[in-house]
Amino acid sequence: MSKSNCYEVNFDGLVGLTHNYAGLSYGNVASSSHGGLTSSPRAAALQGLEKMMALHRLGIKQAVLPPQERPHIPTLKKLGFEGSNDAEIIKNAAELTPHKLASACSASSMWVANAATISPFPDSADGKTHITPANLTSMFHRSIEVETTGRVLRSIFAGAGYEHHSPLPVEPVFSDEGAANHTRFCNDYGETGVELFVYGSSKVKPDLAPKKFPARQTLESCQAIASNHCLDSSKTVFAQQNPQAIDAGVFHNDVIAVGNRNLLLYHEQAFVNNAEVRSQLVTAFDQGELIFIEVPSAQVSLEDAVASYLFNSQLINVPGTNGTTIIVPTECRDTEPVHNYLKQLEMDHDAISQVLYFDLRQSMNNGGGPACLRLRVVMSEDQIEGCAANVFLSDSLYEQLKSWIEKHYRGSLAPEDLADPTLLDECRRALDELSDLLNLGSVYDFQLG
Ligand code: SUG
Repeated sequence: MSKSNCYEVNFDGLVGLTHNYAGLSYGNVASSSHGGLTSSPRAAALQGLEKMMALHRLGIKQAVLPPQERPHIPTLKKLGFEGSNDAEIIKNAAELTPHKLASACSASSMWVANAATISPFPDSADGKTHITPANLTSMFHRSIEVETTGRVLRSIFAGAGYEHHSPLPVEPVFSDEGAANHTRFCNDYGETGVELFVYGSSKVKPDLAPKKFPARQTLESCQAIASNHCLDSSKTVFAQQNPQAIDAGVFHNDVIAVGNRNLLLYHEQAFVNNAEVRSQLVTAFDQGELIFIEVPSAQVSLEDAVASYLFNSQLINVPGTNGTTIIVPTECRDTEPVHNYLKQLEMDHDAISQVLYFDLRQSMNNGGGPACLRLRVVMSEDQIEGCAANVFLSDSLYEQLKSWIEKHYRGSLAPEDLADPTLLDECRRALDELSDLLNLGSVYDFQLG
């Protein structure tokens, strides 16, 4: 396979029709504090689509991943809810245990940074792109995503150049939340990269686990993925997250660090040992200088980092410009110390050329910023051209998706609306249309019969 002309494609998750605030994610401060509020699925989906389109207009390769079928009737059936039809099953679940219905309704698949870990072909010994869907075992509502995610990824990344692995075993020791804890360093995307896997807990150092909130990624899962993906051990680094950060609401590494190419932006309290992480990365990286920007706690506290999602940003190289552009949520402008820090960074640091702010409030209220909404996949020009799915954003696909959202999505969704059985029909109708538009084939349970 040719290694020239490789791009990092941002696949963004389209927000689903049941986007709602159910307070399902313990340890995710935004999710807990917005539980029970009324959401706007339409506004959420449009906010996400506008971010995608803005990146497309900047010349970044941008693609979409579809939302999932919700409420998920197979899950409700597995949990023992019965009925002669789907509407009755939903009614029974709503009456008996609304929180279980809320789990089966969650639109959480939009945060595709948790969909899978992907090692592109330049990194693996067999020259294939390796894909492991995350098992998402630490949150029940997220574990529902896994099977459909696997089908969607197989549909889009099809052919001999891709190796699709099964999710890791459903065991706490293999808890895996995908690319949110995985960063790749390289000079050019087509060169062999260094892959950094960040974990929150491990069997070997149990005393370093967080005390309050769950660690959602384990060392054991990172090691299994690196091995299955045939990575070169001299170009693979494992690092432990600072447990105090997890206890402050940093439930994934992408809430406290972000990297792209030869740049790592991270907080002073990101890792158990920042100096060791830097030194391991420098040893593994043989393509020139790595640039580290460590944000001091004195300038941005952990609390402000979590509230603003400064590190849940996207670092992109806009064609025709020098330096890196940072895509951040508007909460970074609203959080004064973070705004001050970003202004200083933009002015003083050669590596950073501009900061762009995006309104993603609907997703942010559930703990999902710009980086959570995207899954990065390095693809060659041949792979992009060979992709049969119609997922790469263009002016016309943008217009089609916008009309599709405006036609199908509700303007508001209150917690009690989840019990409305017509929501399921609305969702299935919309997804049937979408899977046709994106040329995905049958990927949903209701399509498979
Ligand atoms: O898994 N929130 C998601 C947010 C995921 C963010 N992803 C990354 N950081 N990469 C989660 O905690 C909240 C759903 C609710 O409460 O209704 C939720 O699932």
